Amino acid sequence: PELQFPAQLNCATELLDRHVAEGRGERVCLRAPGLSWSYRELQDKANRIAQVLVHDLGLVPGQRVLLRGPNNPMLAACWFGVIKAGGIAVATMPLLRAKELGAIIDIGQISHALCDAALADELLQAQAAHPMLQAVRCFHDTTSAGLEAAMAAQSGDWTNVDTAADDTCLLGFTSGTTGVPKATMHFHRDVMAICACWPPHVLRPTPDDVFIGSPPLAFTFGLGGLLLFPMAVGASAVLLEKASPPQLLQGILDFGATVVFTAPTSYRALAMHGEQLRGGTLRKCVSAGEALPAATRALWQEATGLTLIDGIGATELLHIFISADEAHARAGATGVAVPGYRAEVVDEHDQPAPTGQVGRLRVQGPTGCRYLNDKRQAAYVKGGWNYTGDAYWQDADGYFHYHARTDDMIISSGYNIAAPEVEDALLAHPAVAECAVIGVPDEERGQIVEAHVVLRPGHVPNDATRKMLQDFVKTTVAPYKYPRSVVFADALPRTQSGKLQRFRLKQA
Ligand code: 3UK
Repeated sequence: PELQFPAQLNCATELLDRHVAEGRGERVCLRAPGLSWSYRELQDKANRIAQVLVHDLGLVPGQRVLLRGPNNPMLAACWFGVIKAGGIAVATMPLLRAKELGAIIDIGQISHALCDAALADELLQAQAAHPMLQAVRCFHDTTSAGLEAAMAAQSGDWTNVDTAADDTCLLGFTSGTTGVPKATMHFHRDVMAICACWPPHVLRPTPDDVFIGSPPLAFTFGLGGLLLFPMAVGASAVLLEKASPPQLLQGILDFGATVVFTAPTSYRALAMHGEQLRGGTLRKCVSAGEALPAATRALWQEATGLTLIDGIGATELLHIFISADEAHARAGATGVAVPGYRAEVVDEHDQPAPTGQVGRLRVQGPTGCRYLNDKRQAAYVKGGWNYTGDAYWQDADGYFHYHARTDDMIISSGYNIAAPEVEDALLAHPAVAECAVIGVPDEERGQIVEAHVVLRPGHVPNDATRKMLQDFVKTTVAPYKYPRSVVFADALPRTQSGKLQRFRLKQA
């Protein structure tokens, strides 16, 4: 990939203004139910937002602007407005409460915020406790105090702030499943680098593609998949405020979507309606956020005839760094290093692990981790390598296979058992809709394997079902891995980015 960037670079110029300057301004850029904006319309809104930030709210380049809202075109316009004004965009998950927003204001030293009026309450509470946040403007607010009124008073003529390629343009917050969330800093050139690596080599989108998906724009999986990647090729994206499986399915059908980004759990639910997608507009289906079980890949293939594109990414690296296109998809493997990146599995002495041996995954590439004011930087980045929290192994062809999060290993009677391996085995049973496997303390064995299982309709949560599932696992993986305890549940705890929160089951 071409990864040489000029010293001065503003990613909004490249991703948005360039299309208008080159005569593609009337092409559709963003869609939502009842709404369609061309590239020129998005540019006009983003320019006015930049003007409001600078002229009305006194924003100075380098200041941090918190963004809060469900996925919708105005949230995207705000993201570009901040970047155009030379600010740093800090998009936040819509479900966060005042306390969590307060922590982000503190960690990110946030001075300004743009917020969907529907979600203003919690942010205003956070502001009351954190006066460092000087200015909040709400969009989708029809009053004279709203962002839209302030935008109408501006001209729309704006020249982007002449930022350096390595000026920070966004802070990504990690989901914090294991502790206090960390902020990661990414530069303008990082945004362009992710657009130059994975999409042209693995996804290969065209300007006629219609992107859709579920991850929030506050999650860099969603920011890339639903905003940056479609815009990098002049395609269009559908932004859905609510994208649970039924709404996502409806969105795909209504908008004729061709590329979908979502998590494995969502593919399992969508597969139940696979006949509505088979032979339709959808041609590319991307899975990330957590490991893709082989059973889920097979389920999707059978239900829709489409091959999932798996990819592992991380907030620290901004987007996907190991992946495989449809032609190279292998059951159980995530793929190979994305062009532009290098990846290795290393042992406890940081030496490359032999083929087939599980070790820690480390990666290197044009994007990499820079935590903001966080001591954990030293442990995460060593010798130019980013150390992930994932245990992986490589097969003889160099494909990387996911084993577990390093903290999701269960030790029972001296055996090392990876929770995802048992989940994978359970998911292959037709009675299982969703499952999560954890280790629970046991006097005799140290820990025992416990499965939390959501059954598919028509299956009864009783001892017979429990025994059937235990026996089934014993037939497909080493018998000592079978869940000695099976708990039936209606739903499993997940983050907004679709990740299973095994730690919450352990606490319960
Ligand atoms: C796990 C996967 C196996 C893995 C992300 C795509 O998930 C993203 O970022 P986060 O910072 O979490 C990173 C961690 O999530 N993971 C993600 N994808 C996979 N494990 N197979 C996968 N395909 O533990 C990783 O360390 O929330 C994903 C693009 C951008 C992202 N930020």
